[in-house]
Amino acid sequence: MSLDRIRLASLHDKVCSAEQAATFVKDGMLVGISGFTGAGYPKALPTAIAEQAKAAHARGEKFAIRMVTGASTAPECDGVLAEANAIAFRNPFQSDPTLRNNINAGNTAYQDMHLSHVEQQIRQGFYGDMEVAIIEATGITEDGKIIPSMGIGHCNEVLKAAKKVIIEVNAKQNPLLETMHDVYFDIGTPPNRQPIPLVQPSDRIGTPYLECDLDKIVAIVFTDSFDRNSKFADPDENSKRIAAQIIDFLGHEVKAGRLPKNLLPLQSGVGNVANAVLAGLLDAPFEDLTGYTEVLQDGMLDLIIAGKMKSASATALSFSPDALQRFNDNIEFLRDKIVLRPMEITNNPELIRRLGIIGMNAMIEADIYGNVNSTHVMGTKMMNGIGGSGDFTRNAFFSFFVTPSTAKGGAISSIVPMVSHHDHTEHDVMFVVTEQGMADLRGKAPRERAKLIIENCSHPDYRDMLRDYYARAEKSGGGLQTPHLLLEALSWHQRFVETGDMRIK
Ligand code: 0RQ
Repeated sequence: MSLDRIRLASLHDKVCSAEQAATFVKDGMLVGISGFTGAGYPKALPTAIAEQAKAAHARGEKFAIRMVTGASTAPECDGVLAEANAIAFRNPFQSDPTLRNNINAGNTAYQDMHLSHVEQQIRQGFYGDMEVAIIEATGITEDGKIIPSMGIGHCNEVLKAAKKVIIEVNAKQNPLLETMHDVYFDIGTPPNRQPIPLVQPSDRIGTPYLECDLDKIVAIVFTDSFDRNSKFADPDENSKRIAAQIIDFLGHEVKAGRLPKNLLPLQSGVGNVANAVLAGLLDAPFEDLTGYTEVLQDGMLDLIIAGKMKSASATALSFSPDALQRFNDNIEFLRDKIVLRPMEITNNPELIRRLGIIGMNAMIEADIYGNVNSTHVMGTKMMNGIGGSGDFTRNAFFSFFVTPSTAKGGAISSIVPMVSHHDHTEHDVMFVVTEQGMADLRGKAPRERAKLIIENCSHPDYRDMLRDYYARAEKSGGGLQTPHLLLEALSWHQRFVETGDMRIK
């Protein structure tokens, strides 16, 4: 790559190979790494660090870093480091299969946390001194400001916190990304914190660039590869049915006067159902939609290109290869419609509550009272993490949780007597939606909720089992606020662990 993307000439002598840059990273260091849901992560340094780790292990030495990202990264980042057993500690969110195995085997300590808390905990020093930040950038300006790439996440905070900074300048990131970002630097510290001056998702309240003390930049590495860009599967029947119900329901809420005609800013979690809802909105009778979400994916991009959504705010752009092409083809049109912000702003509870977000997130399971488990399979094994789902759900105007009613070919019911791990409580969850139907939990007491969730959302293979559990819990003589048979409640999960099928008694 030419040096054009580093417009400040005095930084040119920092350019080096990934292998040279990786030598700044040593065993035990706390390393802040850019990346959010497969976007904007470093493409070369992780492999070079993994090679160092493997060489150290071969010599019988320890080598593992403590790693703080924005959210999940990709096989070239989390994957290679996990393969090399080079991650001792990780937060705040991941979705890599090898890293997941390391976490569940107890080899990597994992702090699964609300994304809105990450930057505050870095500032407060809970992880110790941050030795190195590794940040992917689109380029560097004449005055040494960093042009972020496809995501911001926690970059502004790690650039402040780290003693040394390594920048990967990626030639594959479109130079026209410059000025799409809006970095609001200082949310202040209580008791002197001021309101964040953002009243519309499209507002720009900061500057387009990331900043750091130039003396901290110890290395700049050129890369030339796309983000993870995994292809989305076409929505399956279940996703389409879930999406259709949500879209119908939103229309109903407009008629009832509880939502404006153009709805409220949409937040959508990642995955198949989320994309199916957004794809469904392309043909739905809503115009001038807005988005306020953490990850902007194919569905939202297509709504903007189609003129159905007028603006969207996110912290990262995570597209399939086709959608990336559409993004790059339309980037001039999109530049003033998409704003990328630090995750402390996109996931800020105060803003989410004030803007009145419609939050839609996927889950692993819900119980008959509306408590939700988003993270732990059978209560013990980490899947990905809570990510931003808690930030949005707890503070949203409407909070939807979606899932197919069964998993693993029908051997698991996603509606259970009691969730095996709590991420979102009955107090935060307003709507549970499966392909079977929807439970609107607003204004309902626990026993009313149980009937709705069992009748509307559970799979017919499990409905009688759930009815039976609930009826016996009600008759048991225990408390009638939230009837349970405690020892039996989690036996469904135990049965799956023992027999591989929740239906087998
Ligand atoms: O596992 O692939 O091994 O079969 O969970 O399930 O149905 O493919 O759904 O990809 O949407 O993931 C909650 C994990 C859903 C995700 C979760 C198994 C199932 C499969 C995936 P296999 P699906 P999805 C914004 C919001 C938390 C973070 C979040 C998630 C795998 O949405 O991580 O919301 N959410 N962030 O077989 C056992 C069950 C199961 C089950 C599904 N009841 N029991 N296994 N699975 N249900 C983004 C960010 O925060 C960055």
